[in-house]
Amino acid sequence: MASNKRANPPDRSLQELYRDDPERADALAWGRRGALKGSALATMGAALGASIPFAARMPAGTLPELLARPAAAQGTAAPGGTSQGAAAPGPQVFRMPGKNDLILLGDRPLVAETPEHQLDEPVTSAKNFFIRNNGQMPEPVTDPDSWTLTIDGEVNTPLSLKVGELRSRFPNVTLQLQMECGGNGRGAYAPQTRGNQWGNGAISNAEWTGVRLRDVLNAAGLKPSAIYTGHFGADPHLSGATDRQAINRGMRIAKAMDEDTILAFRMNGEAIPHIHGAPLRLITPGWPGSFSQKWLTRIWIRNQVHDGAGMGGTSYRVPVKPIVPGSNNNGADFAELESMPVRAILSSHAHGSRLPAGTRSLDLRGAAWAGDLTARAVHASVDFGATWTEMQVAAPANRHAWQRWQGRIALPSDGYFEVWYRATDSEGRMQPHAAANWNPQGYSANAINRAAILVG
Ligand SMILES: Nc1nc2c(c(=O)[nH]1)N[C@H]1C(S)=C(S)[C@@H](COP(=O)(O)O)O[C@H]1N2
Ligand SMILES: [Mo]
Repeated sequence: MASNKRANPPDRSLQELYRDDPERADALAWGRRGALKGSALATMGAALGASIPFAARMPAGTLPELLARPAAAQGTAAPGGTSQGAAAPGPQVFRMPGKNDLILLGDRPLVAETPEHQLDEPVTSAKNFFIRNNGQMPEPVTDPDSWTLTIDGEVNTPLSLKVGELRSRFPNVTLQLQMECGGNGRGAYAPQTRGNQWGNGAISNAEWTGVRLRDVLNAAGLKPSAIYTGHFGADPHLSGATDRQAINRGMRIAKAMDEDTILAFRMNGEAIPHIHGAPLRLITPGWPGSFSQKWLTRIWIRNQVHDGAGMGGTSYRVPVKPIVPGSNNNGADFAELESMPVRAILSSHAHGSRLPAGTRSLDLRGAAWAGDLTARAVHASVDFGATWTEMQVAAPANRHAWQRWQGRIALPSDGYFEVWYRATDSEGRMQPHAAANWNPQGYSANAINRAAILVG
């Protein structure tokens, strides 16, 4: 975050102090016994431009979310209100034809996140779909139907199938499927890890049309030795080296044979946009997005755990037993990150929204999902987690689709509030208050998210 460039501020702002030395700022603001000092409360209020009605309920050491995370720039107004520019600069905007404004996380390779409030559609449109490339983009093709997929390795009959043949030879299915980057939420890890510092917006729930991978694997005939897949795409490696894959991951056969794992050739009833893997991509819902190979050319059936680019070590793997945050580890005792953990987004209000004075309730909406499981409940709080209100959670459109949630929550007065929202999965696991199970590449961070709302 860039520093505040206003000329000679009289004191270092609390925000700057939190950035430079959070522990000292906490100690100054909160004192030894965790009671918020009166002067610190006034400083926080001044920095936020509003009083904090629920200040007495702030857990010791809470830095207001609007100070911790600057709101997006003007022009990305949320349905629930206009966006409020905080003092510090917000995220960098990424623009391209066919896309709403996204948040640029990297340009080589191109990585862009969807602002959470733009995920307010039940089915994610192409214009709001996040982008995660690991390499360069391949050239678009003129005849998508003649794109060829090879299935080889531990099969009785290796296959070479054009997209047109896939479509005509196997039953077509259309499903809403959640596809989330394994690094979604990474920005919440402390200490910071390697990789794109995703917020909460590396998630999509488009309607995909394709054929089941299992039908194609059955046509090839799996040998008893077949235990894993390996996926190849046409995107050149970032270095341009032709003998290297940009990303080359694989999954255990059980997931490849799941009826929701599909070879997709259409998205939302149209051709897949080039950037999202046209003309053929895997969709492996509920598991890290890296299993959903774009520009798919080959699936190599393996008799061992696949060992391509992005496999092994600390890649898409998480500690079985927690490790010391910030420590080095070669990942030898880690396990593959497969089903993603439970998470919720809030799509009705942008972080930093300002609502008219006198607003006394919030109509909240969002989505929740839990990898291969479902979300059993979503709760929201506007008093720093002291009390929680249960939201209504809809059933998924089909297995592996996200679930929309909504509910109303009352506000006592004008002022600065934070909406805290958290989901619980069908096995009773709830999002943690802070990103748990720290790992060197920052996967699976599903901490409770917070959105600041200013009333008046
Ligand atoms: N060929 C190819 N497939 C890929 C990738 C890639 O870089 N190349 N990135 C993966 C990762 S890490 C994610 S999160 C998803 C992102 O898909 P999207 O760009 O359509 O959102 O694609 C996956 N499939
Ligand atoms: Mo990803």
